[in-house]
Amino acid sequence: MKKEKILVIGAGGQLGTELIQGFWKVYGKDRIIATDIKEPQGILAQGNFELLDVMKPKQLQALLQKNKFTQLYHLAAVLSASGEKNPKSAWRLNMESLIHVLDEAVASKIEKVYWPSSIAVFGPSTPKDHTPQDTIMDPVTIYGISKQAGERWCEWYWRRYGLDVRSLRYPGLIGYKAQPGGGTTDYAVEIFLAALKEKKYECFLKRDAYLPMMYMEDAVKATIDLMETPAERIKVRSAYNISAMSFCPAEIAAAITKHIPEFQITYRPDFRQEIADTWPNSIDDSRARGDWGWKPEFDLQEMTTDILRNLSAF
Ligand code: AKB
Repeated sequence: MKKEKILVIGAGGQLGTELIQGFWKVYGKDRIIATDIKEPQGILAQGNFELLDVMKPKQLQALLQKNKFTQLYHLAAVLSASGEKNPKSAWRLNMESLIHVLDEAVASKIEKVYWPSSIAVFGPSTPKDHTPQDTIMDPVTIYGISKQAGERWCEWYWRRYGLDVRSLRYPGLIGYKAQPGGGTTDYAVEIFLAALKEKKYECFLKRDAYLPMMYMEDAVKATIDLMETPAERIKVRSAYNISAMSFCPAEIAAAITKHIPEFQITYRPDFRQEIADTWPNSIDDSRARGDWGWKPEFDLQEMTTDILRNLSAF
């Protein structure tokens, strides 16, 4: 495998924490520099780390001048629920940082850039079941609007400058190594810790709020597989639909009850239910499967068993 040198921006979040560990295994620890606006917590402190505020282009320029990176991952973002509380600052962070990063990537001749999109690009008029790759997109959250606009910017940089930018529309991501922050799908992460610690969980979505979801192991694999695919096979330059499973709170609670019979779930839907109502139930990811061989490994039962086994071992 070619020797990569990878810069990860916003590595301290839920996705970054897991991706970094995936990169260490595939590329080697010394090939990765993780950055975040906050000091590293836990596992991130075990590898190369630099403080970086992505809203300050000079800081990014200095890092790019000091190192010859081949790949750049830009993960810093405000998610759907938090974005509704501070819409203008969410827009600034999500959009302006992307444009700085794309500009600097062109100027520094970075070979490949990764930027995550989300199912939040879809909205109430989008077909809800097996949502196609190309369809109506009328996102209602600032996060979703920024992801949709971001997809257009990524494709534009590819057309205008030939910048090799790649992206995935992640469903709700579920892992046990790091907590998410400010998303609508966060309940599916919180529920595991609550089930182990308190044997009960109060869910902020309705019992039948069906959403597309994915285990982190699959999300990390999808991301690295996409980035390792030869450029000529990448046919979608906005962001690929990917999917693994779909479930509602009552179904994940039932899966947990198989391991923890006394577990109880109650429901108190809040504003996040309105966001969930606008997102798809399930996703058609046939383009990702056909173009670069995407195939998930974990379903709801396998994921639940794996998470509870790992969390119980701590
Ligand atoms: C969120 O809930 O905001 C995110 C997402 C689906 O992009 N997890």
